[in-house]
Amino acid sequence: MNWLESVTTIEQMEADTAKLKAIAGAIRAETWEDRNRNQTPHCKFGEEGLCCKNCSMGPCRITPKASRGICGADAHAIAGRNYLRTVAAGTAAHSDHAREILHVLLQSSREGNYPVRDEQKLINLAREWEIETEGRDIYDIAHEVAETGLAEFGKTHGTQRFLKRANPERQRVWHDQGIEPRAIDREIAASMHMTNMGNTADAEALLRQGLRTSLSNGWGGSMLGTEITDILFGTPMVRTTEGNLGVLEHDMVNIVVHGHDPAFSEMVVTAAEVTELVDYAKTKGAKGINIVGLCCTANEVAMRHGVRMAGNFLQQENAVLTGAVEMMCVDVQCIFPALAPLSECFHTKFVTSSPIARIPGSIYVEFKPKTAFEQAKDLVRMAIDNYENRDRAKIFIPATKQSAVVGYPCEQIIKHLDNITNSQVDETGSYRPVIDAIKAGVLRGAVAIVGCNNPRVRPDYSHFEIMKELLQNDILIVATGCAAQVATKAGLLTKEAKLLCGAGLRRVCQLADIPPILHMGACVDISRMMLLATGIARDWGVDTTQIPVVGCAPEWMSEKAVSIANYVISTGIDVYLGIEPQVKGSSQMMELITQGTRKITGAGYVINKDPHQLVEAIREGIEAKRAALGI
Ligand code: SF4
Ligand code: MSK
Repeated sequence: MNWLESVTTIEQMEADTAKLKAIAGAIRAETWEDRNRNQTPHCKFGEEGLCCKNCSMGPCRITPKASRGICGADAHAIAGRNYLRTVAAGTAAHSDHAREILHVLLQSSREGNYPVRDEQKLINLAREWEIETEGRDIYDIAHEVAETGLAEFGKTHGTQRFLKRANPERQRVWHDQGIEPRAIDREIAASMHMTNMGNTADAEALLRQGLRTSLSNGWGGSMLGTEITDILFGTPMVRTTEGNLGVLEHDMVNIVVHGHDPAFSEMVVTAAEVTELVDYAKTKGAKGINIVGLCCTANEVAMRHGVRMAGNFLQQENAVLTGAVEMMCVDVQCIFPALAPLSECFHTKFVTSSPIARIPGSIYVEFKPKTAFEQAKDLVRMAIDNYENRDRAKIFIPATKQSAVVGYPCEQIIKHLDNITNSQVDETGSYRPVIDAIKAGVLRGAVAIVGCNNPRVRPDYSHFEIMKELLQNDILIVATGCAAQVATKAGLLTKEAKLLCGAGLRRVCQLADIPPILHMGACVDISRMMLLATGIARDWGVDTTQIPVVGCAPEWMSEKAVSIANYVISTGIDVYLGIEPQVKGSSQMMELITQGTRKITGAGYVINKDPHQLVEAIREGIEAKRAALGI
């Protein structure tokens, strides 16, 4: 069979899903499709951002006969406040995740559960932060780095340390526009304060605080999360793995790790490799222990261990519906509370592990760094004991899976792109090879495709269509999060996918020995993309807003995505959205997010639900940037 025929189409993925939903129907188990039907049509006021319940005089909503809430807040104030609260919530989620990882680093030790795996990265970060490294034990350095990182959340003076990583032009924009983020917690608190009853009613001021708060995520919390995760668990390297529900095994104990914070999943993965536990699984009639990932936890463990990925956000219930999951272990974010009642329809043990994500009906095992490994071993043992409780009559594992090449942080991208041209690179690496390819027109540009999937559109379809069309048009893709997993499920994270590409991109992939879609990790790793764009702009000698690189979130759903989109725009990079932000009821907010931010940061949103029209807009945007650069 020729490779192109082996790509898994959306129709094939939907056929698998339909079979699983039929099983759900037969046992009267509720799924998100049922709940989505019950919620449709959605509340128009919420959809347009025109409902306010920020005080108990309300809730107030803007209607043709009521143009203001009881306090006098108009549509622009209400939509602007709601939007800023969304950014603040997304920033809080990403940044609190980083804070947790910093606490793990603070407890790291040579003999303990969490040793430092990338000492060089730790030393580099310590030097960047002017922390003494000479003659010190690596764990003394680690603990001081952790304390310094934790101080970024509540520092009383100054701005985020990582802002200095940006190009001078960008730093100047942030300074001149007054959007340099201070302490991460302060920006979140200021956003909540500004949107509290009786405070800011000016849409532009709310939007500006949104940019500032988002920067405390992208160039603060998320960047800390990525950096410290690499230090603790190793900077990802290129690996081959597999993706889609076919990675679940009929004759093994299947454990799914799901969420975002790798501190938990790393321990479960390590515990599942313990010989004593593998042998124990065999005594129970299983051939072994099969750990697979879902959502961003999947990305984290795939790129550090090659753990296979069961799927993305809207596939979480499907994993349970296979009837072959002994345990679903979750940490934080993007976890359906519905997994608890659904698991009860099967033998699946649904385990929550974080005080941040407590879910009724789950088995709660609060995960602590000091006891993490023992806790993980206990959980794996519990899953093994549960293997015999499988109801074989209820099992249906779709055979569909694809192989995938994952693990392209900036370090790996630099290493591989060096093969494109004979450019001389300095010791720290350079993006000149890729710049040369863009200048020559062999590559037209690059798009970062990120974000979730969402029942508001046909799940995964927009991602798939956009990816294929961009590749055909010689546009390189970098991907994270659930978007990256659509590429995984389809088979587009393979080197063979160059066959889908235009001649230029195909040649680049051949020379650099890379897939045309580079997997850069989880949602927090969009901070890697900011450094990638910054590096390209630096080596080009221009600002980030000038390079033919854009972001695209065709099916986003999370508050985190709104925060991300804002920091990408603040970094000077346009963001193409397939789902409208909930501000449509305010003409001022719509103007501000699509045009107004361009005057502040040089970038803004382009919104179009149609994936093909979105690709056209992306191409026009990239070509306009090329023309402005004279290439
Ligand atoms: Fe209504 Fe104003 Fe209170 Fe919002 S803050 S609920 S618009 S009175
Ligand atoms: S997991 S935030 S559904 S990408 Fe990061 Fe996926 Fe979106 Fe969650």
